[in-house]
Formats: sequence, structure tokens, C-alpha cells
Amino acid sequence: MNNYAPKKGTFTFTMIKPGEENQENIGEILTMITEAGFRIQSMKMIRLRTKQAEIFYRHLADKPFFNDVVKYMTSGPVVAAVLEKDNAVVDYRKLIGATNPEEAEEGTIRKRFAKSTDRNVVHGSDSDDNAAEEASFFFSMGERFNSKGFCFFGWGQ
Ligand code: IDP
Repeated sequence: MNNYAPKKGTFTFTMIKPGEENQENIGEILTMITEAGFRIQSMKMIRLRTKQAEIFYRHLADKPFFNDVVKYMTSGPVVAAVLEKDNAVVDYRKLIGATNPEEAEEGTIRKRFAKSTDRNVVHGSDSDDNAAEEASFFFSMGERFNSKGFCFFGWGQ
């Protein structure tokens, strides 16, 4: 075990969202992620409770679609992962594409797999601060592994 915390800017957080249509594409989505140069630092399948989804999406609490987002995100398991790469947040937002898949560029995950904004297949953190917060919402430092296979100790981010 080493005593280094993962440095901000070197990782992002993602979820593959619930639903049969996403479950059948988990393998292909993970392949797109690793082929784009991201290393998986942590990963698990988990079903969010309502309270957890409300907290995770609290920045949308005043939006008319908030309850639908919470309902959908708790409707089945998600695949949660921390992804490591230089410039991870920005590069991953590029890889997933625009929130509305109709506006997503060719070659992005949402363009390839998403049918609509409310079921847009993947989440990706939108800032380094949020990546750190979202990663620790799901994973302890003992569940995050560096490229040598050691987990982080977790002082500071
Ligand atoms: P992002 O996922 O691309 O970062 P956010 O604005 O943070 O986009 O919204 C979070 C999630 O809320 C989106 O991924 C999408 O599932 C849902 N969402 C955003 N805007 C709408 C909308 O106008 N209608 C329905 N759902 C929406």
C-alpha cells in the first residue's frame, strides 16, 4: 500500500446508467473507455437508493425533470467507475458527448448508444472538484487502485 492520494485532474467519475438497453452495452462502453486511454481505477455495480440519487443530483433539484432523474437512476443497478488519465474530466466529457444525444458528435458514447436526453446512457463528472466528490461518494480510498495495483491511502485530494 502507498500513501499517495490520487491527484485532482488525473481522474474522473462515471456511471453507466440503469436499464436493459444499457446493460447489454456495458462491455462495448467499457471498451470505448479503455481504448480512449482511460485506466479503470475502481469499478462496481450498485443500485442507488432514492436518498443517494437525490444527493448525487442535488444540483438539479429545482429542475422540472429532477424527480424523473431520481426515479430512473434508482430503477436498476448502475456501473460506477473512477477513470484515470491526464486531463480526465475534459477528455471524458468529449468521449461521452453532449447531454442531448442528438447534439452529440460522431464517435461519442452518447451518439452511439443514447436515444434521448433523459436516458443518455452515461454520466461523466463536469469538473475536477466534482470528480473528486463523486468518486468519494461511491468509493473509499481502499477501493481505488493505482497502476501498480496498490490502493490509495487517501489523505487530501
Ligand atoms: P450531464 O449529464 O451531461 O452532465 P446535466 O445537466 O448535469 O448533464 O444533467 C444531468 C442529467 O439529467 C442528464 O445526464 C440527463 O440524464 C438529465 N437531464 C438533463 N437535462 C434534461 C432535460 O431537459 N430533460 C430530462 N432529463 C434531463
